[in-house]
Amino acid sequence: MVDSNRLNEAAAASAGSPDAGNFLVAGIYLDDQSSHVVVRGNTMAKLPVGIFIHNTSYTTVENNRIWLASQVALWGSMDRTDADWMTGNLWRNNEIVPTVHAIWTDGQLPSFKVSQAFWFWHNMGGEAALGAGHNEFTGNRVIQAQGPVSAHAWLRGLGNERYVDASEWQGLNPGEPTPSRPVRFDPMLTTLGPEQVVDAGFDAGLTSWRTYQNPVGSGYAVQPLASLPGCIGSCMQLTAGHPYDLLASIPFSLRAGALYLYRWTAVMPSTSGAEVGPPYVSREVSPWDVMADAKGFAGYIPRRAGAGETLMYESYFMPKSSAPARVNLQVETARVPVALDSISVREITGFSLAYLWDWSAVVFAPGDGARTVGCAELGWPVGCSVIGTAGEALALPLTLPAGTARLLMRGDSVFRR
Ligand SMILES: [Ca+2]
Repeated sequence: MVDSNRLNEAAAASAGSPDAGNFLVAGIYLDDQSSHVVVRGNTMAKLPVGIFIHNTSYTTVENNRIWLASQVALWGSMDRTDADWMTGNLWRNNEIVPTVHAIWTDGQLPSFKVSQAFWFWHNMGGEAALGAGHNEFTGNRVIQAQGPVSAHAWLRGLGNERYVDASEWQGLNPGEPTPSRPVRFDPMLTTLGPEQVVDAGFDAGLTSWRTYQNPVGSGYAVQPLASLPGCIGSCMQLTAGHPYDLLASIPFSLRAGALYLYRWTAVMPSTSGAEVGPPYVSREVSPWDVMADAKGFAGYIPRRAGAGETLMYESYFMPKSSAPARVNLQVETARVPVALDSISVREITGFSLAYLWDWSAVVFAPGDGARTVGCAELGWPVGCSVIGTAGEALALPLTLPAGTARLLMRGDSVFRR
């Protein structure tokens, strides 16, 4: 039994090593052929890896809190080929808060370091080793304080691997709830130039937009909607009969070599999830090639969302040319009506990156006494406002009972959307 430990801010001492050691440091690490262990009620923050079980069987990992891990919160790995040494495990009712960091050098395309809630690696079974009685994930509460991510979990078998978003993870692990998003902090702030898309919000219906229907599809429809929850005023509902069907803006100009932010909002129907097509900002005329340079588009937000969800997508690109361009909106999921709004292409003229301490703070009370914290103890200015992991407003000063810990978020952070 590994019970009720508290671990905070550990990192590998990697000086002199060519490796940063991110795979070495885990809050709790059960190694080869461990079995029948219960890992319960532990709290850990700002570690590379939260709880790592390696070639371990018949183990339960439950009711732990893993906040702000930089690599992964829960990792199970079976890297043997002689026998299956990872079965009969249960990961349940843990609380996980992953992170997104923007990495950006002026003049370059940004990249995003996303930590995963889960890594599940199994050399013999791959994804087939998931499931009740084998390796079950159920009831784990993931708080996506920085919005949805396309790389929610990393699945790896012998010779194949993929990242999946939360809805795909849920499809593989039916007991897993949808992540909660009580609040949203952006990994960076951008200063933007003027909007390039004409009638970006569909205020004038299709007046400034064009449509294309691929003749081999069926079920295509475009329908202006006067209002819909998730839209700002009117939006445009596209039902694709084929993934090549599209809604295209009128042409605009880009500045070659500058950095641009491309955004859209999609509202999924209440009856079905859907997937919007990849970013396609093209040349206005034939051959309608993608106008991003060889580095393509960079982002971390999925293009898929579940029934009834509103998805705000963002991606970054640098144009290869200043030739007239257009936005093409496409939907991968045929015959599912998706409402689109707030289509945007704007040059980025400035930016600032968020650090963890800009929006989050982890506070512990010692085992032998309560602890009271205010803005100063959290590292934030006088008069700061604080919210808890359920999105609830908290009054300061806040008293933590002896032996407890909390993750607090800064309500008045400039990075809050
Ligand atoms: Ca609108």
